[in-house]
Amino acid sequence: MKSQLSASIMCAASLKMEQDLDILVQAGIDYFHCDMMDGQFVPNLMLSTETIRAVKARYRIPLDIHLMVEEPEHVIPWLPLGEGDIVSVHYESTRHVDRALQMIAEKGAVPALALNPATPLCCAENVLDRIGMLLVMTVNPGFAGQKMVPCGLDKIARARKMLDDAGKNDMPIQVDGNCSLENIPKMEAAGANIFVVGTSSVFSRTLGIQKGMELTRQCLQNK
Ligand code: S6P
Ligand code: MG
Repeated sequence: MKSQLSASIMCAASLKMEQDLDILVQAGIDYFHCDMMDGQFVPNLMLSTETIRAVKARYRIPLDIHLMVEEPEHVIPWLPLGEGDIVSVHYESTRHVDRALQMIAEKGAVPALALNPATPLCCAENVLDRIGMLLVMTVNPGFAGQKMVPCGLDKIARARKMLDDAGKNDMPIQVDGNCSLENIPKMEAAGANIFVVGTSSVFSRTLGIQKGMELTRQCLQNK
């Protein structure tokens, strides 16, 4: 499977987000990763439906919406979704994960399940036929700029095995958190396919977005 990059747009400069996103498009970004946070599921507030709608209206890049909100069922109807867009919900965010995933599919997008670092892989077992992607968090959700948790690489490898054993060899694993130039090759070797790139790579202050994208692409084996 070809590896892909999903840029975490909350890491763009707030006052010049459009400029930053234009550079990402020119550099061939695969997805815009839109982190929505409600201050309840995670201790931070980020990207509103309004901002996500504006991005959808302006660009043709598929959206990869990561919902870190309580009861995402209330938000899903407001999302601007189309074919090829991805929406991830966290296992702990609703009592009715299966229903939330179904709502996403009904809106024509790819449903995905997100697992926090401490959430066991078996939580995905009963929804494997509902999802089109598994999101393995390698940091605790809420903030950019964190270090990968110690079990991160091992969890990716175990997730890959779980999916392969279930006959889901073509289901991508997305990894979110500290996808740095150093970590991405290890994450990819462990079986990850879509990398959420933020302050550790593409939005690194020292490199700049264009150079960051170039170096990040070079790190990938499965181009
Ligand atoms: C964190 C959020 C992520 C971050 C991303 C930032 O809660 O879900 O998508 O924005 O991880 O990247 P980095 O390189 O700063 O970890
Ligand atoms: Mg995210």
